[in-house]
Amino acid sequence: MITFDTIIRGGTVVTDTETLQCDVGISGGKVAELGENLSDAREVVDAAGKLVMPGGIDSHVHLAQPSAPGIVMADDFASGTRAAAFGGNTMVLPFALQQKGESLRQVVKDYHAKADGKCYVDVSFHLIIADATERVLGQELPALVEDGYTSFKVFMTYEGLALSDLEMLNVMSVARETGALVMVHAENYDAIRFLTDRLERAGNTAPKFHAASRPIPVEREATHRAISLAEIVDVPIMIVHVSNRAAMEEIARAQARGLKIYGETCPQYLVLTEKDLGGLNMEGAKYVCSPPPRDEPSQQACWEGLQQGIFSLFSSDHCPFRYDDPHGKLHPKGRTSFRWVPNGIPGIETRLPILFSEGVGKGRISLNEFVALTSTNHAKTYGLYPQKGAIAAGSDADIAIWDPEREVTISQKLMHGGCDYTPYEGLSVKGWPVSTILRGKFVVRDGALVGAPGAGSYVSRAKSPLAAPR
Ligand code: DUC
Ligand code: ZN
Ligand code: ZN
Repeated sequence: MITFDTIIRGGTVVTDTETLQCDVGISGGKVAELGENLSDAREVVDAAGKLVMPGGIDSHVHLAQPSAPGIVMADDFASGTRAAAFGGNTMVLPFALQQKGESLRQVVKDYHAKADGKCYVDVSFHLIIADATERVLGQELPALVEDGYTSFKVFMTYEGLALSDLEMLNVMSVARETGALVMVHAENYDAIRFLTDRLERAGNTAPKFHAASRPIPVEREATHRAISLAEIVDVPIMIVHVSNRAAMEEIARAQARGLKIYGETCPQYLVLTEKDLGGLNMEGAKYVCSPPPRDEPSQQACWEGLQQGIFSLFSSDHCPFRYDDPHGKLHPKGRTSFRWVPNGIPGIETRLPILFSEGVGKGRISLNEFVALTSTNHAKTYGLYPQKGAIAAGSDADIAIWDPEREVTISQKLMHGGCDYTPYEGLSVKGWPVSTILRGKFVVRDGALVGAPGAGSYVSRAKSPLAAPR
């Protein structure tokens, strides 16, 4: 009998805690053994000179999500998960977005229909709660948490999505009762409306004014309020896509007080700035996302947040809209004011190389921290560990093989998703994922797609060990 299906031989295995020179033996889609000189396999993969790391888990992405009328998201589950695989990811967590009046259970069914048979990597859904009715909070949500939908996002801004403080408290209370984890988009809705109206009245409608419509205090105030509401309910929360020092310090202060407040940041807050929104004509629309990219001191703050563990997650917040498209950034209404430019940028394929190159390559974080921030902590935060986020006996064999020396200039022509631009065009990085293995099977092999849509499965999740104990 053959011992292993596959051996990955001669690479440097990196986990969140260890860096080892060893082989990885895989059987039945699981890691079977780590050891030196493993032998007896159907296939041996030469990984000499390469890094062998847990596949990336991107726990904040938007795929096939409805937006405003006439706007279409650039990625469905096929194109988005294909791009994820090329970017070294083996799992993504998109949102199932409830719109006002919709049954949450129906929304989840609809998202399964969109994803089933289409995915190149594994997926699991967070919920977005837009309609915090008694029925949703009293019946649907608790039942869905028990069914493995153990995290949900709430918005403090956006028409049709923003919850009042009372609604936030009620949602948080359900999270406390059910042991679910709440993710918070922290921006002050009224302040954004006030500033947007004022900018428009003054004729300041170009994309660059998007940043001026939601300055740092808008995010800082909402972050503080979200933390206070969570403290009142006594429930852990995750503040997503933190962009600047003031918001980060709110989180750090709460953590220092012993509160279970967690933080996430994203590539756009490390390598983009508000200046990118100032491109000629409508070019700046390519960088319209919320919160907006800030300035160099904010970038530095986000690095410190990652280094000091204030942020435990580094996600893409992939939310792609095509640029040269009337259903995307150049929607006719978007040309009249930044207010109507769809918020969000692509990043599912570039998240890992950017953090590897700017973080590990420039000595800001260690290789083990890289693995923690991009894979292991996501699995631990969202009830997937140790099935995911690890290279250890018994874990799913979800592995990315990296060439740490490969130099790449990021360019749209290298991307594999549905968008028509990358906000990171021209950024040079060193280190690139060359192969991605999902449960023991190659999805991408030496830069070529070999996986099939449908090889990725839906993964039901346990409750987060970070959430309120149940
Ligand atoms: N929030 C997100 O999380 N993604 C894109 C847009 C937004 O506001
Ligand atoms: Zn958000
Ligand atoms: Zn998002």
